[in-house]
Amino acid sequence: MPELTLVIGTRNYSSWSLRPWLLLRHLGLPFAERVYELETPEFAREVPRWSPTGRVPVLLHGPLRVWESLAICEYASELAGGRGWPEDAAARARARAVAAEMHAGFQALRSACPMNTRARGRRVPLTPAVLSDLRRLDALWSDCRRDFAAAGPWLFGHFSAADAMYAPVALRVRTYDLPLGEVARGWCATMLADPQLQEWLRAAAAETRVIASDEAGA
Ligand SMILES: N[C@@H](CCC(=O)N[C@@H](CS)C(=O)NCC(=O)O)C(=O)O
Repeated sequence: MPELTLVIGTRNYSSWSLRPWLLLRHLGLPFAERVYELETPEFAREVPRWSPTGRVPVLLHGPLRVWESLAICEYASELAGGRGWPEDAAARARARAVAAEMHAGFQALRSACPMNTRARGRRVPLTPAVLSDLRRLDALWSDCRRDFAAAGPWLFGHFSAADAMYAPVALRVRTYDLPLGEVARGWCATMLADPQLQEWLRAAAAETRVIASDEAGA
């Protein structure tokens, strides 16, 4: 039995759950999953048993409970000998800044374009705030790819927690056909083709729950 358990929400909508799940998979750390449907009485009753915020994801490791997606990524990386971050100290600091920027920011994009992995062809109004978030994303992904292209296809060459943190954004780009430059679109294509992400998407496609408040766009 795996000693790690990741408690997650409905895969189609739970963007915060996807992030550490993807990193754990890429690190090859075995873990069990416990899935609770978002916005159900069962979620409200059960998740606070594991998570002090009553939110997912939360990682269970023996008596330890790690809530907050970014903290789970950090812990998973430590369990994997630091492989969740770039080896070079300067690149690692930059990757952490990039990951923290996602964790704390992009509110306009996140609220206008909820992650909805099954949906395609949705259109939402691209307000000035959403466009500003998209410009920042475009610059961030393009700068990383420019500087680390020689080391591999991910933001810092090798897959890292920074990629995991932005995986849900690649899915939003696909669902809402968001405008980005060619280099940024290239990173999205790499992410969308990732076999581990594909595994998540297959499981999400098999879910039946529809959350009306997360069904944005015409
Ligand atoms: N800052 C948290 C955000 C967690 C979060 O908002 N999770 C959502 C699902 S994606 C949730 O649990 N929503 C249920 C609720 O708020 O009741 C993290 O990074 O883990």
